[in-house]
Amino acid sequence: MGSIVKRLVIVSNRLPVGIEIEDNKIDVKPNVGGLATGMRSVSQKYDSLWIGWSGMHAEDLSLEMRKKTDEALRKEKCLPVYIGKEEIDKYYYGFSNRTIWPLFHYFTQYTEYYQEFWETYVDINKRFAGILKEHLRKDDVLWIHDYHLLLLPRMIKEEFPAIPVGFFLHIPFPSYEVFRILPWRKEIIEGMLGADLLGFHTFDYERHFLSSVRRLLGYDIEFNRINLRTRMSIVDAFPMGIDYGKFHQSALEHRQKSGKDRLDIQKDIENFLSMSPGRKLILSIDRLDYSKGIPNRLHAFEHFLNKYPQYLEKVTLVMLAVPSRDQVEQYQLIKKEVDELVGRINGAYATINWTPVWYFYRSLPFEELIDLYSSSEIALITPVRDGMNLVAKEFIATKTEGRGVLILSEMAGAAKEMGEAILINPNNMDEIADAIHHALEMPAEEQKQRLEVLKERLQRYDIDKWAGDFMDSLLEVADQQQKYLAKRLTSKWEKRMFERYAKANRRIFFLDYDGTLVGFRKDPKHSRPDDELMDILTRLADDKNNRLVLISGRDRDSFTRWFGDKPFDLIAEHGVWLRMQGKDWELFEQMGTHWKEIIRPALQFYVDRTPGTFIEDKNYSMVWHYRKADPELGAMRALELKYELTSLLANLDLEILEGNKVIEVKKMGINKGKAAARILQQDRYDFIFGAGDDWTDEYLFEDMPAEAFTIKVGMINTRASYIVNSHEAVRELLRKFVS
Ligand code: ADQ
Repeated sequence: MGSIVKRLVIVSNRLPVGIEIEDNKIDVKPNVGGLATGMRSVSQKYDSLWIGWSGMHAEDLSLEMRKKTDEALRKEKCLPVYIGKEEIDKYYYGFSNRTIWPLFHYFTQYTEYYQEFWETYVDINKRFAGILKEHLRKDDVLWIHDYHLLLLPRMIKEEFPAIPVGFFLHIPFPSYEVFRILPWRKEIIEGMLGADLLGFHTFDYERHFLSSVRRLLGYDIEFNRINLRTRMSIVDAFPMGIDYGKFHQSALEHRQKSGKDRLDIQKDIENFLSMSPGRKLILSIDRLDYSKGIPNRLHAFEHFLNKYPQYLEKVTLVMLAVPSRDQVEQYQLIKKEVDELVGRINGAYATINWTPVWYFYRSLPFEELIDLYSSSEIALITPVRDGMNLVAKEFIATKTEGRGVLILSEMAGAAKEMGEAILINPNNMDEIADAIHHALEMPAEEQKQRLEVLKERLQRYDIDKWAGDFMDSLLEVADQQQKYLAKRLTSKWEKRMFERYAKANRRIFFLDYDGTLVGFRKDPKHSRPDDELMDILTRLADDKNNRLVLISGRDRDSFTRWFGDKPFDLIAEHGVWLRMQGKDWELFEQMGTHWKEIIRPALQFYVDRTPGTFIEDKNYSMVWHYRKADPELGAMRALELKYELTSLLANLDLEILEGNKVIEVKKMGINKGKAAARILQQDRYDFIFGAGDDWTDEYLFEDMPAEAFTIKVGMINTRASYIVNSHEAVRELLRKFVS
């Protein structure tokens, strides 16, 4: 795979390194945090460029210092985006962390909606786009990260349609009922859909996203593919892993350290553990964030001490909180709350030899982190909402001696893969207290068994596998996208078609109606042809060398009303009826209708249970329409109905046609292709044109001679020779024929 990717361009809000300036000297230091650590190993695999904010305010750097910074970062394969202080306040502390972060973590009460935050967010996304435009090369693969840059995929796709664009969201994507609260929800979704591949940590986030796409933009979705007409986006779950080898190896080395090499924190821990036999540490590590459920944890720990007093003086909660976003008010409040809680609990329970909660408010170097992980038998991780939570995985990776228990909130994405942990609801204090007790009492053999399964899974699906899977999928989607692009009607092909048209003297046009000549309406009765369309069609048919056939699944009535006096031939009900210009309707195929009374109750059952749907009763077919139904319910019921009909139709010689938001049942063997073939037999044509939009038109394309020009509206896999975006594009082509 590596050989296909010439260069991987990674974009995230922060670069994986930070800079420190002292006495005009620049020092580059790696950043901690899930994304930075995780993607660093990926960026080292490929020739790569990482674009992001350096963490400095633009105005704090003179032009000369900027040059030096650029230079220092270039050595790390990084390119900085310069952002000013006020912009950071609105884009980063504002829209990203006071709007998106709380909303996507279901903290609607903390979510703020300021137009100026939004506008700066748009501006900064544009700034990233501008830098990308300067630096992208045509063979690059682009991978954009996280909620700070939700608008960037579209900005890039519009300029560089051929560059594969991947996007990964590291935080949850909320349910539509929460997402819809956002005033800029459509812009956000459209921005994200610029990506060819959209990755989420869990299937739940994926399904929430798809639901929002369906409800807000109405695009067709087949499994995890969103059909955007001009292109598609694939959506998938890629649960992020950790650098398992690194954590595991470091933990093994930790065990070998001799007394004098031990770090201070480790000495404190050993001192505590040695004071009386059976002492144990419970560890928790997070950024100090209200989504991490830190107060819940403290309350639960206190409840545990009350409920199981035999553990007083035996168990200490070591709680490490990393300072984070302390310019945002909610983070200052949570800090105060935690400080007070720790103070109160320690005040109430501490003894001369024992402090119930050891609380550290700081970041730690990697070695000390490993010491903490390794020395703790229990990890207590209780977020009220967390995209994944890598700490849970890192803790397990350091358990080299077959002992250790993880207590994990079911609200963390990681819980989906870590069923062998003790899973808890972070709001249930009693359940957490019991979980702590359970963990402390868990027999060694059981701990070992659970750990083995967890470790094996984490080792297999580690960070490299995660990134590799994402990249493989991205390249595969990009490949498919190219195939579709190849079918786009180019000016070269158009020219060839018009030349053939000009030379021909017996021409025929097969045109589908709904979706091909007119757009879709909620009620099919309202899709009558407008004056412009009538004008184009009439002029096309008025040329004595042209024959125009409207070929549709519609019933005869509307067609007679709209086109009865026009110089067109009409085919209705997918080829059951034919009406030659100026004559009466005739049956193309003879068939009975007794089967309708068997099918009708089944369809009626679905109408009754699915508001907005209705039955259309044609002469020789029956249709269930669900365009007006709730998009998700409609799609689900359509699947159910299809399944139910399949068994019902077994002996009836009937078939199911699935059109655009319709399910139609009709006699087997009748289709647009057969009807068109019969018409083609009647005469010799030296120019044949066919246009359609859904898969009932695929029969038409299939039965056309090879030299025919066939056009499909939309981009679903097709037998047609070319693809156009919309019914307007078809009209545009027809207009060119007559001008
Ligand atoms: P975070 O909210 O930052 O990440 P998490 O997944 O737990 O949460 O990652 C934290 C990372 O920081 C871990 O790799 C950990 O080792 C490191 N770390 C924590 N405390 C530290 C300390 N004191 N010193 C040094 N390093 C420390 C966001 C989402 C998560 C998602 C990740 C990755 O909120 O849900 O799992 O991105 O997608």
